[in-house]
Amino acid sequence: MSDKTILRALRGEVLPTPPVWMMRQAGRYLPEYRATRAKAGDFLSLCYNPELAAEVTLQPIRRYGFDAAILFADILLIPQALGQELWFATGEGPRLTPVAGAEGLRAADAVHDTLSPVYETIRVLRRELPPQTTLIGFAGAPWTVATYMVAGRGTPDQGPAHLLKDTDRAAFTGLIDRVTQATVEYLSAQVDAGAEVIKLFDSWAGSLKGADFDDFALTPARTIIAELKRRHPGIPVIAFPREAGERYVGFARAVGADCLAVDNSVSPEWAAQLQADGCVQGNLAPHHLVNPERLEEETARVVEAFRGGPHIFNLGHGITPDADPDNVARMIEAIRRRR
Ligand code: 1CP
Repeated sequence: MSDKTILRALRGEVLPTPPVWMMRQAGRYLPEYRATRAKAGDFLSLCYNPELAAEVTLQPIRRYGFDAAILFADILLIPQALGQELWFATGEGPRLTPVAGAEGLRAADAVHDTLSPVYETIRVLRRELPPQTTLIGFAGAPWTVATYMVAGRGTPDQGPAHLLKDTDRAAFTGLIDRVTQATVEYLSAQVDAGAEVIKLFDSWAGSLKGADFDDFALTPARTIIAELKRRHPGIPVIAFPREAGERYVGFARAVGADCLAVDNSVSPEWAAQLQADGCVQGNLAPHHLVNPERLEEETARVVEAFRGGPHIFNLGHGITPDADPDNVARMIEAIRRRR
């Protein structure tokens, strides 16, 4: 069995110092990321260039020595691989030509035609990462991906997907099913290429209530994880149903995940109860890396709160472009100082 710290925490081991990585650790707060993106031309060219995507994945590992690297790609590559048009308007985020169901989309197993450069990035990374660093592959969860496919962009509440779900349940379910199957194919190929852990990002899970949460957050995650583990026995999975609140309770067990990632809308003291089901990842608020007045104190608070169970230190959401890179070093020092 591997002694990589992230894999040990995912197996349920309680370590004296929690392993650490950050969502969006390869990103715009790093000058070296901005330079490589400029060299690639634009964001999507960077995602589909294995040498440069591997380079930006490695940058935060070199700078900080994180315990995990996360593949550089985006959750919206799946809609593109299903045939939807995708582009990134500079400074404005993603744009897609909206869809209202699965009609016109390619078959799930056709996604490899578009996504094979991503698998190559993983193979490059497995050669180049330090031996103690774990490589995390990922995809968006079907609900979150579908919200962008239906709206054609990020919106304050992803209202268009809610409207389609409520007015044409059959069409919306067809879309969720297609994305679910495509995600299985994509993640399975990531594991074949060398991803050691898989994370499912359901950034908009918190907007689903009651039975909708069961149908569109819980059930698709369970389907994906079951099929992934059938094809790749023992592959560890981190689930992130962001802002699920009370629905975090029992989620990891219900979907078969090895680890539950929690956002910072819940306190670490409350979230520590979730360690009864296994490893928990989180949950420092990203703004402490912008305004560091309480950075050390809040970092210590997260470490202390989760000390009694398996824990991977992370932020509650992605680091923001206005964060100061020096504050990341201070955060890591504060974690490792506490052993
Ligand atoms: O360089 C740039 O201008 C692009 C900024 C950027 C980056 C660095 C985008 C556009 N995507 C990414 C990379 C990315 N996205 C990673 C790579 C690895 C890492 O974390 O370092 C990952 C895991 C994602 C995941 C992702 N993309 C999510 C889920 C997590 C989350 O943040 O909630 C979502 C919702 C997206 C969509 C997306 N891609 C990019 C943006 C700006 C957005 C959000 C759009 C919106 O809601 O308006």
